Amino acid sequence: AARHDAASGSSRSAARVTNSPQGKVQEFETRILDALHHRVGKNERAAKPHDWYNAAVLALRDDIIDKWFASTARTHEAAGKRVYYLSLEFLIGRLLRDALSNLGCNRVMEQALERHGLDLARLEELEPDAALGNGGLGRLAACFMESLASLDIPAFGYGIRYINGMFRQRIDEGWQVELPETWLAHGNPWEFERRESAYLIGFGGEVTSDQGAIRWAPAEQIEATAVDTPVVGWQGKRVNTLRLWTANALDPIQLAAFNAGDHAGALAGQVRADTLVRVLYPADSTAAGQELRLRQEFFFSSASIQDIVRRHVQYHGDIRTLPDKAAIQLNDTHPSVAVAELMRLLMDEHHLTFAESWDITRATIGYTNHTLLPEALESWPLPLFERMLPRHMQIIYAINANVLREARRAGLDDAAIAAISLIDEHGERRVRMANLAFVGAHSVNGVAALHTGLMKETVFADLHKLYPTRINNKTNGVTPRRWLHQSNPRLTGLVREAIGDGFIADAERLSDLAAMAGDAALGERVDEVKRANKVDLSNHLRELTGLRLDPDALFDVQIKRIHEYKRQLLNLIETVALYDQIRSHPERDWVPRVKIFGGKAAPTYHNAKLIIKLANDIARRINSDPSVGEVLKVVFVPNYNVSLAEKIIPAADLSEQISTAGMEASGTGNMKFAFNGALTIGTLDGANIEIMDRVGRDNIVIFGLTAEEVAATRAKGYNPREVIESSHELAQAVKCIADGVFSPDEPDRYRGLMDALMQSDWFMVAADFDAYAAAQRDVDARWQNRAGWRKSAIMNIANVGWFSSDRTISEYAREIWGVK
Ligand code: B1H
Repeated sequence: AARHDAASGSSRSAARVTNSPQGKVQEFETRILDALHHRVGKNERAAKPHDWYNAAVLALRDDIIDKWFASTARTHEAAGKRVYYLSLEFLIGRLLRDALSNLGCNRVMEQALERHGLDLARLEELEPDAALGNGGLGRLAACFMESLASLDIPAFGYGIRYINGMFRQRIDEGWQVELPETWLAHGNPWEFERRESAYLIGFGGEVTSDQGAIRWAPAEQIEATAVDTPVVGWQGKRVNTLRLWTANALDPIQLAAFNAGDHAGALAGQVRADTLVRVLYPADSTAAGQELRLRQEFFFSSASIQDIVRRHVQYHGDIRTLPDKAAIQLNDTHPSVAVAELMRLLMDEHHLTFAESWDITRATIGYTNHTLLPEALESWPLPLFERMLPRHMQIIYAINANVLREARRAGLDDAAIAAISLIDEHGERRVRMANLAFVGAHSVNGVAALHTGLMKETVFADLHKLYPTRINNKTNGVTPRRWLHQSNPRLTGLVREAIGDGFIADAERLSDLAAMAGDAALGERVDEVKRANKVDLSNHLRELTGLRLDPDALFDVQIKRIHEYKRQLLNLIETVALYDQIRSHPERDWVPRVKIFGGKAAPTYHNAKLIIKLANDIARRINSDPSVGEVLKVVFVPNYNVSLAEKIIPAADLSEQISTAGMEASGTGNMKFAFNGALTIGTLDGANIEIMDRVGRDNIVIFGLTAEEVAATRAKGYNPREVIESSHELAQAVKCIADGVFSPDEPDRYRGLMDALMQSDWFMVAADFDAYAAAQRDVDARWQNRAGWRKSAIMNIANVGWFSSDRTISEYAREIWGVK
């Protein structure tokens, strides 16, 4: 009867009559077919795999939408506080597996598709990655959105719906080439455009004052329209909204101009609007500094703040209660201008005084800092800022006057006051976005303990003196759903057998494994899982690169953005040194290794692109040298992204986290690897320190200078040439690279890179080299003790539950946002 009903009725009536697993499969099968026919517009004969993918998503989406409505209704009824996470980046990746898995529909979907002769895993591969972010900062925002929904916290993410997200990386003869990624080419079944949620965003123009009433008349206006994507929490408890803004011209076409034959001119307004949301700036840890970037920042900040204020007034009436109902978190300084925009709305549109507005703004906003690198600290030339946002400039001056008055009253000296000022007066005057965010927020947090400590001592030292309770730490985390449960089903199954499945919702329950860490049978099964994952990865990499890898070798992985401070160069030079050693001593019992590299370089970052070329040159030479055979292989995986990370991390034995101490704010890849049973080789930097504290000194390989030692070494005058000359292995490897051993077609290709190492070596590659090489030999020794290695792997899995983004978000909720 169920079958008959489902086939003849709508999918809704099918939902009512089916409850058994088989009934559920039948219902999905029917819904998929219904979606294929009536929403995709194809029959089974004409349907291409992509059409089936769309149909599967649409079928599942119906369930998500129902839960979405229910979540919204619950939020309204509770009339509680909502969290708003403002971020210029959301590095989401694929959504189908995430949604299926969090809704517990994986098996059902798989079987329903099987009945149509389709393979779910294959269809999942058709979904493009939503890569609206560069690296860690953007992926953190995506993990936070998932955790907010899983913890049942009402929240919106706000960002930009970039037409072209992160570029696609092609490797041409070893060089990075950037291609546009067209993630929307086949449409996006996850999103809903909300034409009714649209706001005017002004730029330029003039500010006039009429009997005290301030009026900003922008020279240009662009409409921001909301595009919503549902974010499904664990077990579908809550579905939140990721609201991304797209841009439209008020007059998409000027008909008079068009009819007069000026076709391009008639469409210029829409082109200008499209330009705003066209691309994600592809620089990680470097401020872009271009006018278009500031336009993007204001566009999305203004639309988001207008939306938040409108929602508040609609539901709660009185704008003065905003801090009780809204917590706004700024993901780095990219949305800093939101401070001035909220002040503007409160003063100019809601007619509150400066003082009232300032209290409300600070009580509502929190700011997260993600880096201390000077090149990442945003500041805008004052003339540009004033021209684009004249009213905001006035407000920033007023805020500055207020803050500097406080600073004087607190007795700070001139140097401290100059450092606190929102305006940098050294040379060309600039607006400092970090200072604006700091003073406009009641909470300023770092993303790991070391980083937060350094914030207080360095960039924010003077602001910290003035507001000594404002800086706090929230160590980053990652969602165990995507990074363990979904990406590593084998390990998840094994852990579930051992300790039950409570760890998926509460990752700290993984600690139940610790008591079994020495269990030889468990250790062997963890090893089998790892090996199976390595076989899968080897097959995938063979398809991508043509290279055959030995799954019994140690898989040593460094995947992250290419940046000098992350020191891929340290790893590469050590690889060359190892290659040398293997050739000199072929008789030794070498541990077979596969060195896996992946990552993108900012298109204008010359040295980073050269490091990619070097990795590829080294790989080509070593992989074709029969004298090392299977003992050493080097792979550069092209186009590293979230989906590749999900395949690589479960197959890693060793996680490379080797930044110059003090420079990596947290790192989050380090956590993902540990969740999947890889051992870390790393410096005492970012969250590595906290990982060490939890997994134990015996289960992690730590080397190198501490942040303090790095600072001291630099201060006393560091001479890298001396260090290099005193280390035979290092000197040899640097010389090989500099002399063109890996670049016979262009022998001087790496001369400059190696000269810089000899002359300045800001990132202390030479200073840490010997310690790193020794640590790698320690890794070899540990690897040869199989039982010891397995135990360490289990101790990693058992002790990193604390690095779940659920824990991080709970801390934000309690200590910053004041939500349950
Ligand atoms: C991080 C950035 C970043 N820190 C500027 N800063 C950008 C800065 O486009 N820009 O202008 C883009 C990104 N990203 C990373 O944040 C840190 O380097 C990691 O250590 C940290 O784990 C991650 C998340 O907190």
